[in-house]
Amino acid sequence: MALVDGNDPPARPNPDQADPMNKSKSKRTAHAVPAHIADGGELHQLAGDGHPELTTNQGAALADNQNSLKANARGPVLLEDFILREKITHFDHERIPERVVHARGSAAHGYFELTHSLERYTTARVLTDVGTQTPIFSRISTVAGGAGSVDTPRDVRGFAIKFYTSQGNWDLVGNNIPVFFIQDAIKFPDLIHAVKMEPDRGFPQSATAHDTFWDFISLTPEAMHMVMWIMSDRTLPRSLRMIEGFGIHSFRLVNAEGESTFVKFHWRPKLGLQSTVWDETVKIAGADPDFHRRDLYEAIEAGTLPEWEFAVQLFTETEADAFPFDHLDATKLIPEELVPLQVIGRLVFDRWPDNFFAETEQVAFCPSHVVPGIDFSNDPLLQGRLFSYLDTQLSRLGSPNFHQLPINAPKCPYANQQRDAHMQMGQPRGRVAYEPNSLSTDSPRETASAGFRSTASPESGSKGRIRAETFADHYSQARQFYRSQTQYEQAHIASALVFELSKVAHPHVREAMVGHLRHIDADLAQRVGGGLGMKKLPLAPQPAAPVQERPVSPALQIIGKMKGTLQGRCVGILISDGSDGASITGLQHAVLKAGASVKLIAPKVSGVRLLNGKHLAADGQLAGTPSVLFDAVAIILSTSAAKILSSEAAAIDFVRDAYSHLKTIGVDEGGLNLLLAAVVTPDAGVVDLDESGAGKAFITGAKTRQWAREASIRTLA
Ligand code: HDE
Repeated sequence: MALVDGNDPPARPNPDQADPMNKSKSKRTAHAVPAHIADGGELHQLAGDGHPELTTNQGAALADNQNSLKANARGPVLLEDFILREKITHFDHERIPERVVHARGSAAHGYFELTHSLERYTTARVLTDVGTQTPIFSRISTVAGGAGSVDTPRDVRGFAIKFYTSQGNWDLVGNNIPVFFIQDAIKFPDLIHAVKMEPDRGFPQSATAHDTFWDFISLTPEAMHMVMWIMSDRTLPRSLRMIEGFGIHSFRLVNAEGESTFVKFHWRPKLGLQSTVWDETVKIAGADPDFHRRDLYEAIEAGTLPEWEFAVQLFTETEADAFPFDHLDATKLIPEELVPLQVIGRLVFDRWPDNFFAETEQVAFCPSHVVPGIDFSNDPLLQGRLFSYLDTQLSRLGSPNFHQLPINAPKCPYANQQRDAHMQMGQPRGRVAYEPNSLSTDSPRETASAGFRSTASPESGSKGRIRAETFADHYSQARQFYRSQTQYEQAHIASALVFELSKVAHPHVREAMVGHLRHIDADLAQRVGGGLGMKKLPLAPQPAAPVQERPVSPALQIIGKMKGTLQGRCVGILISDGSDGASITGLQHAVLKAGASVKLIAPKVSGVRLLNGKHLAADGQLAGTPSVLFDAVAIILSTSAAKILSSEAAAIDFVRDAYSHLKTIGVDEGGLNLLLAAVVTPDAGVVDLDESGAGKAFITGAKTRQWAREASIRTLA
């Protein structure tokens, strides 16, 4: 193919990314020709000038990568063309099966730094060697959608971390919600089939708001606690940098004496929790389907490194026996008020992957990857997972040698007598491929003292397909969660249920769900039943165990866990020709000082001519950069520009959406005129930028949302 325009420079490979093998090959031929030569009117790139030679996968240099081999200039292509066949064949096989769940994800490299030793409890050095930075690779995902789905559906976020410890890889494969839908792994395929797109019609993609999901849930009382969490704004995160992580299950830590202590893992974002509101989330999906991936990428590239506090809840078997719930049931959490969190370290993301496929796609997490000193509990959901992940990697990555891929390989030495299989990269030497043996002097042997040992926990009872009675209470923690929320969060949960169940066509499914809600909270059931237009509330099902009152736990809120900071957030300033440069700069300074970033939005991306005649470049064009992409906005306009923009739908939406998404809005006189044209009534969250001290007032307001405004702009259940 000819390059279209001789003025366009041909694409240059980035020398930093060149394969070292190719680099060395480039040395073997010194081309005495210019880098680009005209050949029959076409521009070609040749090796030389530091560019490596372009070769086949077998290393043969290519003279022409633009034309296939033909019988004549206009003639048929010849089967002989091994270069064409190799290139197309490789391309045809570029995709591997996407993950059956958690297909859409973004990942980063980083490290875990231990600040407090757990030496009393474990021999795992990653948890005892204070100050050590253990490399990690972490992938955050949605659950239901395919690999190409949007970043912002209402969905749980998977949060998996691979710790490349000096004693082997430890995979902590968690979520951003501390409980799960089901208690037993045997129900997982049904849960996922119910939530995924319906098999006959192939939709909806990445959404819970449909009949099959709610049908399954309404028949699964154990899911009610999780339902409260997924209907809360936890499933609408503002940024992946602002979500919590939980290992969910109880694990065991095992010390040098073989004593074990139960542990739950938590990690909490340094930037605090923050979510979006539903209407905003829906619009973000259209404005930027890659919203979370881009946000994470930009933060890491800018050097504002995402960070989490890493904490544990530790408890003994005796303490666990006294809990009013069973800690082996993954639909239950241990309130922080009952077992406080101990912060023992920090997780930092510091490097975006070089290659999405090689790293983010091929990384294989398995909860069964633990190191000596960490062990499993009997949680039946965890036990099922210990099988599932290794199994899924075989179909996804195609070979039991997936651990040899660079992203999956331990960074410590590893050796055993496993051999062969597809895509074997290693070339073990010698005639011995078994253990024990007496023929080799250097083959790997067991390590009795430091090797992995399972906890010798006593097990008794009768075998059977049974569920413990201690797993029977499905509503008490759901109630505790709902009642622990602020009034705004409760309204969002109720409204989310109305939205979701309104998309369910079968009335009996809606009724069954509202029946469950009656056990959780009478007012919630009333609000949702009312929102669905029910004349009277349906009967509640018979609970398997009495519902209990539990103390409220503010740690379960989002609003309670927001931090009064603008760090890591982004403010959008809408400007146009004639805007006041001094106001813009003043606000920019204040926002940057508060640790946030600023983007200037203008009708044209080339920028604006300011009041003082100077040109100011813009970061985004108005129609393509709506206010849903920002945490707070300011509108700095001349009165004549405000008049022009008053008949511009994108400008009206910019203001209206910012207002209805409860954001703080800074305005000068022109900005106020645009607000009034958008029929927005200024309230305490609208800051007059012409007043003295306005910058400070804007920053204070921008650190939160204007929750009180919501009642005046939206009907909530
Ligand atoms: Fe997963 N899950 N899961 N899951 N899960 C997978 O493994 C499975 C569960 C979680 O970024 C799969 O490699 C079963 C709970 C994350 O690559 C698969 C059960 C939690 C990720 C699988 C569960 C999770 C997965 C699909 C019920 C939170 C993405 C691809 C017993 C603690 C990891 C893959 C990544 C992925 C099975 C329940 C978290 C099929 C059978 C509970 C974060 O193996």
